[in-house]
Amino acid sequence: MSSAPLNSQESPGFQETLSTGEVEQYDARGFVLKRSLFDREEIDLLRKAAKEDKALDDHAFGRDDGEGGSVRLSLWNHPGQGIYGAFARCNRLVSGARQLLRDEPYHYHSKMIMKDARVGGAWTWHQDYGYWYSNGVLTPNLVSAYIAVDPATKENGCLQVIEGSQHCGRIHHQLSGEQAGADMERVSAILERMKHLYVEMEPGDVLFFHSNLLHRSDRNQSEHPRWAMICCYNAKSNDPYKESHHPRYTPLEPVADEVIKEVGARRFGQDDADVAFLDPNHDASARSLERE
Ligand SMILES: O=C(O)CCC(=O)C(=O)O
Repeated sequence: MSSAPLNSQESPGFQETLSTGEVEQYDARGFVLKRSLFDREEIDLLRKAAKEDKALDDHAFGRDDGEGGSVRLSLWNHPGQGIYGAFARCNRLVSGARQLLRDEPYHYHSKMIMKDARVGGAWTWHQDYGYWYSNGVLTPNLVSAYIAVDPATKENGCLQVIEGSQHCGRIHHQLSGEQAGADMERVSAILERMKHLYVEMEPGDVLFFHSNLLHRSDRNQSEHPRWAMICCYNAKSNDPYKESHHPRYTPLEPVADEVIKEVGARRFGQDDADVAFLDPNHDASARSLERE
């Protein structure tokens, strides 16, 4: 990659993604929504790459949602050098994660949620830390960045959150279909006390959210796909005490934001306009998909 990596706050060109007020908002509400964090050209590159990516499709797996549908996703542990890696390692996301974790972030995994028109399944109420707790992660100091690839609306099953629910701590999770969900007796009590929000997003918007924030999404019954890429970061100081299917602390090499367009230009430029799928030799992200 030609651009110099941005490794620290001292690096030239380093910019913080979030204002102090936004960090405070995250602490209070468990999430912060950054509208248009990626511009049209960047998100179009991501969408085009993902939708043409045979490897992503081949590695996708479905999970019964317990409501008669199935959620489809692909997941990978290491960001790689390709377009997915350029997003997961770009300064805008890494700096945001660093501000929210108050620590050096490392890439815990990324996933593409492929909620297709008419068939994309529902996600039950859960906390990500409810899933990750058993991976030897001792504290919930992890953050996810949900990047809207397609528009996300109520109709096509946008993310829903319970504002401030991260303050409830980790809630017991149990299986419903093939998905683990939070204890519904407790979720119902929380819903009576805290605000339930539908997070409608445009392509390029990013929602940073805490690993204990309760979230869910409805089935996509619309004619419109709702894909999203979610990059999850753990804090260096929260290095899991044991091995699991997601990595322990592995230094992340952040890259300048411009790298997204550089990678996109190489991938879709005149010279390689016929490249339709990720080259597994150049993009480790598509080779290390794992079932969660
Ligand atoms: O994209 C969605 O609808 C939900 C995804 C989700 O909750 C997750 O990956 O943990």
